[in-house]
Amino acid sequence: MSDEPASDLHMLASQAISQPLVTHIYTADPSAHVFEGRIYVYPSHDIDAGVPFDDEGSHFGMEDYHVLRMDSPDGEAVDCGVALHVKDVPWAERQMWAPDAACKDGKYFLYFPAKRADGRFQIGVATGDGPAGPFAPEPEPIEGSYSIDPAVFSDGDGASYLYFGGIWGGQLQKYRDNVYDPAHGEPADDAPALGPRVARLSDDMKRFAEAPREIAILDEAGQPLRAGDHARRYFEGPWVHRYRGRYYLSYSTGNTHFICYAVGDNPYGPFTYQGKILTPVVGWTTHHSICEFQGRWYLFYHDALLSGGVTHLRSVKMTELHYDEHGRIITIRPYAN
Ligand code: FUB
Repeated sequence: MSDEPASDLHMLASQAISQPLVTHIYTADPSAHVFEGRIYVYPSHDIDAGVPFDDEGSHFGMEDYHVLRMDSPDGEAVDCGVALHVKDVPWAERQMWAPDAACKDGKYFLYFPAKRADGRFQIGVATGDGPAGPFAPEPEPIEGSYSIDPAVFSDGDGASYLYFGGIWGGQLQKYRDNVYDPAHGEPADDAPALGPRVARLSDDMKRFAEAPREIAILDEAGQPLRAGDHARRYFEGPWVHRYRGRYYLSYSTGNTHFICYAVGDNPYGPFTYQGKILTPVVGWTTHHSICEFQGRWYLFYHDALLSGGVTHLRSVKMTELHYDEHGRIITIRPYAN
């Protein structure tokens, strides 16, 4: 949900604010990487699938992925076409939500969540010869995967990690210790909040090399953030990057609509909460990635300004991101002049 009243949407659209990377299709949930010297953005491809709104997010009825390519941050974003369609994924029935990609040994890997016919989300992987695909999916989802919003972080030592998980429509609250139980819900307000999950990937990038672990996000006193701390607790959309040797875990707080971050000393955490990266955008969801290109850092995010605030018709944008001298990220207010 936006902190801007709907009547101000037209005014916002005419201000000197970041513009969508593309306008011929709706795009969301951007995962950006530099591959082969160019920026590649892996977004969701938003459509109006005609599915009624519900609390499960069924109206996010996406069917395929397009990859966007940019030669430079201020260059044109080129739509490289359909990279993967749900009809080509044997195990998936619907709702191709936020994807990410990775590269290893000249091969490219697209990670994507989708719902099976029984309504459970899992995460799949598809392989391509180039960063824009097309990608050929594995016949089964990644064993042991669940929930949504996969994000890959490849560390300097050659290890890659898959982060994932989102509560509410993303179903993470139904899992404890990697076991599904539909009777589970969110923890009580004074209990530790649910954390995103992480698993190191196998050498071939197609499997988990270990059971997923739950990540702890701590407050300034070293205590886990509480489930009732909605302005800071993890909701969905994990992203990990490294800056000056430290690991930055950033994520959406969902129903309070912030992108926040926490910092740790290794890919598994724990991570200590630091602050906000992005204040609320137009539209209910907020989802981002952070990417370095030629020594400068960029935030990729989305909002629903172009569609007049339709929550499932979003557009990917980017803006430069800055750190202070202590490595703290300066909060971005997307509509401030
Ligand atoms: O795009 C569908 C879902 O909305 C994503 O998986 C979430 O992160 C939210 O952006």
